[in-house]
Amino acid sequence: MTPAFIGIGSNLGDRLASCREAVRRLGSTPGIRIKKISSLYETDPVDYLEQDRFYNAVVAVETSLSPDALLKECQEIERQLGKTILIPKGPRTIDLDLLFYHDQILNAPGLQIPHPAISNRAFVLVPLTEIAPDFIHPALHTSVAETLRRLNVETSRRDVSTKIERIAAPGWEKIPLVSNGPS
Ligand code: PH2
Ligand code: MG
Ligand code: MG
Repeated sequence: MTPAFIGIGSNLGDRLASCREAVRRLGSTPGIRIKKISSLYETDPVDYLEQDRFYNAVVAVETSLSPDALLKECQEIERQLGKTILIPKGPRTIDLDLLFYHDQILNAPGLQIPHPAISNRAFVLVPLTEIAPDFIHPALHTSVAETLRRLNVETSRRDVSTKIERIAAPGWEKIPLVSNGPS
């Protein structure tokens, strides 16, 4: 079993329901076991600014799947939950991003691990720090908590602040952590 981290985002439709259903489906996929779920955060959009605020979270999993197979399962769940993107980096009902796959570094055209944007995205680093502060970024060789601290320093120098708030989401933490299928 290999530890991996998956980022979750939604800013279209029922954001809480989409995030929760994505975690539930991940956890009932054979070969994926959910280990930890971060709090849910409401975050200002980055990159493409003319869109609604996101719900973001990160889950830690253990998987017997290869990186490619894990990516395919994420994409299948995105498809099932009705992901359609009209604008790159624009509004989406659900987004599942493979952030880390243990300490592996992969640079295939369809799959880059670690996810290339982790170090400048507080909406990933804040929930990640909550569940895995000591995990070492295999390319940067800094812990997740340290990566977030550096981003905060940089961001305050640039005087850019994007709001990230932990939100009370009743039942969010009650997603069953057990997998249904064999793993
Ligand atoms: N995802 C994007 C682009 N911008 N902004 C926030 N706050 N959260 C996201 O998940 C997000 C984003 C493209 O995947
Ligand atoms: Mg994304
Ligand atoms: Mg994505």
